[in-house]
Amino acid sequence: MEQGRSGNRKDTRVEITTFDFEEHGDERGILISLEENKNIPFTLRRCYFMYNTQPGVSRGFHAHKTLRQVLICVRGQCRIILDNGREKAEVLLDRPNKGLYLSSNIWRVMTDFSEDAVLMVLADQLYDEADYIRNYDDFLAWVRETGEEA
Ligand code: T46
Repeated sequence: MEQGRSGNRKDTRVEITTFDFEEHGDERGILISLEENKNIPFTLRRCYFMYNTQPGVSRGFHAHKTLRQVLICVRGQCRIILDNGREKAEVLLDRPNKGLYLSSNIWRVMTDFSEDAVLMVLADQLYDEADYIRNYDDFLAWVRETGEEA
């Protein structure tokens, strides 16, 4: 915590929002359904996923200006490091019924992928390179300008 400009105590911690998706299980196994504006908190415009991530590789190292996403490791596990420009936090995604909400103004690193990891991402916008902030100093400047540390 630190003193905000208004004199109020300002919480600098990274806000973590995770979801436990409902599992529809029976003797055949388990099914999870993801629906926009229901258990996913936005309208879905895009889904992508990454797999075959090589040992020791970390991905990400960027933030977004406006994109909102939900990350789900549907197989295996990986760790997500979130950085709001002031504080860092880590979330382990290690089960397919767990989702992590990722707001735009977070510098993110995906790391510690297990060999079998499949990381699926649901996004509220189509792919747009102009929405990326790929330089950490630019990210810090963006956070200062917008006052949008999460
Ligand atoms: C994010 C994290 C969690 C596309 O052509 N379309 C797409 O929808 C995406 C996501 C990527 N690409 C291309 C762009 C690059 O040539 O695929 C290549 C790899 O993308 P990038 O290096 O940005 O991937 P990551 O794993 O570092 O980051 C991705 C997302 O790009 C990003 O939005 O938040 O996953």
